[in-house]
Order: sequence, then C-alpha cells, then structure tokens
Amino acid sequence: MEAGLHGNLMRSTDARPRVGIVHLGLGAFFRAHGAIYVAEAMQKSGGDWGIRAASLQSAGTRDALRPQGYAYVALEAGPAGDSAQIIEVIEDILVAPEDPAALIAAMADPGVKIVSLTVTEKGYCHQPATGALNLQHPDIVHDLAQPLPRSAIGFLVRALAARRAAGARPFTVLSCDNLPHNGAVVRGVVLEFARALDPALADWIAAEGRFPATMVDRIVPATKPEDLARVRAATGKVDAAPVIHEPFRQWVIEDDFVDALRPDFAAVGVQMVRDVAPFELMKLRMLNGTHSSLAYLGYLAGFETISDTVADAAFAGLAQRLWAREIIPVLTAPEGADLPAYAKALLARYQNPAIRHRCWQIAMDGSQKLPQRILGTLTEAETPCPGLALAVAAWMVYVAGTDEKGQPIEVKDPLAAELRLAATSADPVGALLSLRAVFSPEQAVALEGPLRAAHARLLALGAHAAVAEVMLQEA
Ligand code: CS2
Repeated sequence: MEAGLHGNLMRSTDARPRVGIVHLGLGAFFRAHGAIYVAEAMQKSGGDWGIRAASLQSAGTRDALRPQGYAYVALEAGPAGDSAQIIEVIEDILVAPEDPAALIAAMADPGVKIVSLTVTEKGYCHQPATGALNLQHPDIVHDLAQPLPRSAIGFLVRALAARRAAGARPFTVLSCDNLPHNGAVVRGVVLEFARALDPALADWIAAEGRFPATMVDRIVPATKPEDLARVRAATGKVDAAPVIHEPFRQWVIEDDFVDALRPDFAAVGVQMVRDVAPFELMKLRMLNGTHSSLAYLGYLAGFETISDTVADAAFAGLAQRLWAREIIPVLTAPEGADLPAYAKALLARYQNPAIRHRCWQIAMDGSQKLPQRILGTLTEAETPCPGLALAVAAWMVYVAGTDEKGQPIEVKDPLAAELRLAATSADPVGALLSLRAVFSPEQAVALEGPLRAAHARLLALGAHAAVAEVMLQEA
C-alpha cells in the first residue's frame, strides 16, 4: 500500500479507562453506534466504561484491529460528503471459540457492569413466533450439556453463575438487536436456560438482574473491500477494518440498570425512557418493515442497493404507500413523535447515495425478521395491505432461490433449507404458511388469501410491474 507504515492507523497513547462493558457480537453496527455513544459519554462525563468486545464466531475483526491497537475509523457518509473520526473505545477483543473460558472470566470480572449484545435476531436462539427459548437449537443443546458455551445465551448464564458464586452483583444485560421487547426476550431466554441448569440461579437472576429494552437505529452496511480506499482517501490512514455509517442515529434505552450503573448516556443524546415499546414498534415496522419490503422486491427487480431501489419512482412510491396507508394506521406514535415526518425522513435516509446498503444483506435471515417487521402490521390491519402482502410474497419467491432472470440467489437464513423445500414445493404459499417458526396458526389462516393473490401477481408480472400495480390500488 502506498501509504506505507507511517499511514497505518494506531491508537493514541492517552491514558485509558478501565473496562466496564463487555460487548458480545462485534459487527459493524455496534462499532458505528453503541461504541461511539459510549466513547462520547466518557469524553463528556468520564467513567470507566472501556469496552472489551467479543466475537462469537470469527477472528476476522480481532485480527484486523489488533495491529491498530483496536482503534478504527468511523466514516460518516452523507449526501454532501464524507467525514471521519477515529474511535478508541475498544480495549481488547476476545474470540469466543478460541477460548470460551476467557470470555466467561471477562464477563465475571466485577469491574464489568454491563454486557451489551448485537448478536442479530437469530443469536437469541428463540422461536421468533413465540419468543420462547428453542430447546432444540444445537447450540442450546450443547451449552446446557457443556460448561464452555457457544451461544450468547450460554455465555450470559455461565458468567452470571460465576458472579453469583463469587458473591458479586450481576451485570446489566443490554440487548441492542432489532427485536420487539428485546429486554424481555433476552431475560426470558436467559431465565429459561438458567432454570434448566439450576433453579436457584434463575431465581437470583430474576430478582437481581436487569434487562433494559432498547431501540437502536443507524444504517450501517457491512464494510466492503472498496471502502478501505474510501477511508484512506478521507483520512490518509490505512485502516484494515473501518466502518461506514449514515449521519442519522438514535438510541432509546429503558433506564433500568443494576445499581443504576451506566455511562452518562443522556449527556450524548440517548433518550432514557420508562417505556421503549412504542419507539421499538415505530422503528421495527416503519424502518425495518419497509427496508425488508424494499430488499426482497428490489432484489427481485434487479436492484443492488436500497438507494438504487428507491431511485426508481415506483419503489419510492411503494415505500410511501406502505407508511401512509398500511403501517401508520395501526401504529400508536411514541410521545412527541410525528409519524408522517418520521416517514419522510426515512425516505431521505434510504435515498442517501453515499450509503451502498445491499438488498441482499437486508434480505438475510428473513425467517427471523418478518414477524416483527411485517406480519404484526398485516395481522392488525383493518383494511387490505396489498403492499405488505406483496413484500411477503417477494420473500416467498426469494427463498426459493432463483431470481427473475433464472440466476441463483444465495439465500442466507438459519431455516434456508426448510424454506427452500417449502418454496419450491407444488404449493409454496401453503407450505411456507405452515412453518410455525414464522407464522402463527391464526396468521396462516388470516393471511392465506392476500398472500396467494400477491404471490400469483408477482409470478405473473415480475416485481417491478407488480409494485406498479399495487400503486394503482385504493387503500
Ligand atoms: C436492516 C437493519 O439489515 C437489516 O435487516 O434492516 O440492519 C437496519 O439497517 C437497521 O436496523 C437500521 O437501524
């Protein structure tokens, strides 16, 4: 690389805070969202909130960041240009499969007050349709039988057990994934797992543990190889693992931490509230629901990214229709929120050409995402929702694994094999509706008619014309 060694990014030699947070699941999202808020909160108000992060799967990010002292560039990509900052809040990165005992020890350290998570929907090993722990999940079967876990849930419970055994206080578990009631979901699966190991442990966690709910928001596409050159152009630095994010960010947190110990989040714009639920519902249904809709339909229509998709007037119109006629009518706005204004801002965010967020990335793990993003709205709606029905139909076509030009689709989903079998059967809509991990029995009955109609139109017309057709229908 022309920049040579002198251009390599290195952490500054400033005094470091002690570690107060362990973060599980070190993807681009956390590095561009929670980590930045924590760094800013310490700059403003101090505190020992250094972050020891853990990758639960691969060593890639650790290997890339270690030579840079775990510092990295966060590049804010807006329509008017890029601006960069160097983030130095990660003190260390553990790779769980290399040494699970070291991660448990790190979480059991009494200096650690918070364990935060971005492990994606499937990382909770729950049944998306019910929220209960999936006791058949291979990682859960393994983690209940062996002391050294693989799953985030196994690590949380084993580390809480170690703290209890040492007479220490529990840590707060801070879920930062796009799940409705993420605090209650993680609490539920942790308690179920703990109860299977030791009922007294479960009672202690239930009484002393805290699992605040959160709503997290910032669009952060996976870093692509070409982003490294973009970061070098903006900063003159060689960074092996930068993150690229949009300007917008939002974090709403239920203010319920063990012994009230937390960074000074409120000082850096985090909304600390008593009830996160209305914020979660607004974001999951309005942002993530339309994101997934545009991802499946846009992918099938041949678009690569969300900004390419909404550059097409029919698709921008679809998003607006979904908000105005299908989603907002069954939403209760959080206090102070203006839903039409929120929708308008979302469209501008999607249109940001500096963010190349691939439809394929958002289409991943649909079986884990559709219930909270789309099916809830469809079930509650009192008037027909042809746009959302078309989006679910597009997922049904997508998971069959072939696009409109006959090219294979690389479908990533924990249920990919089952989905493909159902979606390529003689009755794809019926077979997919009978998957209980995704659709409840009531939903399967209620949605059958509209989904059959939408699926037939999609196959007959193709995604682009089917979207245009929906735009002609009355609400
Ligand atoms: C996206 C989200 O990948 C996806 O499924 O819908 O990651 C989305 O970009 C974030 O939730 C925005 O806050």
